[in-house]
Amino acid sequence: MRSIPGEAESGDRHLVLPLPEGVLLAAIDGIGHGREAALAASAAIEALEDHAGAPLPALVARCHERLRGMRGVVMSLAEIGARTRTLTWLGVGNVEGVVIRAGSNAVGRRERLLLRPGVVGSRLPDLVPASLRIVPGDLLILATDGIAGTFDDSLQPYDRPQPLADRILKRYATGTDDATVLVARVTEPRT
Ligand SMILES: [Mn+2]
Repeated sequence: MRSIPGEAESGDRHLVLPLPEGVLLAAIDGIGHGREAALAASAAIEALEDHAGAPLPALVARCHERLRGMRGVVMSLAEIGARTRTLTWLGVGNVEGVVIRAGSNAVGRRERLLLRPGVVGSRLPDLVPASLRIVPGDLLILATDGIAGTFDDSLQPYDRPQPLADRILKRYATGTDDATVLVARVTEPRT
């Protein structure tokens, strides 16, 4: 994560929240930047933590309620189910999501999150999540709009998540907005 030049605090927030059978991942961009954006994004994170385990549309609705009277946010959520081997995701606004495939018959193939226009806290679209089957090695990336949308053009997807995130931030941060990139890899299930 990197703040827009001139702001001490980023208006973006991210969440990695372990669940009994998986993990919830989120990247959130408070509208605008600075303190008010950060407060809104933090309120959305709290709403997600308070309702962890609820279905994604319910989580977005809880964030929407929590943000009444505050700035809105755009957000993308992804829940990885370890037992079901699925990734379920939902995006409101323009936080990009991409899965880069590792499976032998689809290496490098991209699946992109369908982003629904709207602002959580002011106007919600229909909240319809999509689900994908996942395999170990699949890579998930969420990126706010302070990261150029071409960020996955020249990835070495087999690198470890943190160096990948660092490199994307370095190479693709636009410098005109707060920038957040969250990278997660699906691992072999623990036995
Ligand atoms: Mn932004």
